[in-house]
Amino acid sequence: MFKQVELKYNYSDLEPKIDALTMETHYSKHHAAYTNYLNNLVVQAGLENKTIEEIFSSLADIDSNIRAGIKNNGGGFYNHNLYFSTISAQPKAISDKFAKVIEDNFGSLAEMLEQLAKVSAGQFGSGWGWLSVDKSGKLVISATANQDNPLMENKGLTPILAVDVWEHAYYLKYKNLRADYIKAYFDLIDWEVVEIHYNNVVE
Ligand code: MN3
Repeated sequence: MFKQVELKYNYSDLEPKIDALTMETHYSKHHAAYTNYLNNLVVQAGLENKTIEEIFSSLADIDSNIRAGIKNNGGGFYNHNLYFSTISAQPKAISDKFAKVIEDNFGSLAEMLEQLAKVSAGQFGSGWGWLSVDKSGKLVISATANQDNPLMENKGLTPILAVDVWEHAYYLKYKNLRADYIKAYFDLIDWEVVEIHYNNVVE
């Protein structure tokens, strides 16, 4: 059974950056629904013993009648677990060590965030912006449509930071101003958690 990550904050704790109703609907309705559908579909497909990473890397092997359902709801489950776990009401600042990793890849943290904001804001329709890492420690910025993610591309990239640009993530407060939401979201990133995700892949 796949489980939603437990939140380290209350729905209202991220205000005014992200409003409480958006957080509650996002987590308790959208994310919960993806997770429930996924759990039903993996039983149908006989994939109960697989990790979500194993499922993403072998989507082509899944019966075509339920493959899209597993991909969309599996992405919805996994992507939101990353999204909700890397933000905090009291976000930790970036460590010197991880700042150096970002600088080695992008020149500066500000430059990395600018690139991430640009691809996230520019994703046409619903989707995600990503900061991913390969086993050598190389960081890559990308965007995907719908609930797709870099793991599904089988390019050796693991996401460590996820920017949800579906309208359900921001529309109540930000309406059409996606770029403003992305900027506010960046202020909530807990860099200690992002660094842990990075270390899980590289070390
Ligand atoms: Mn979402």
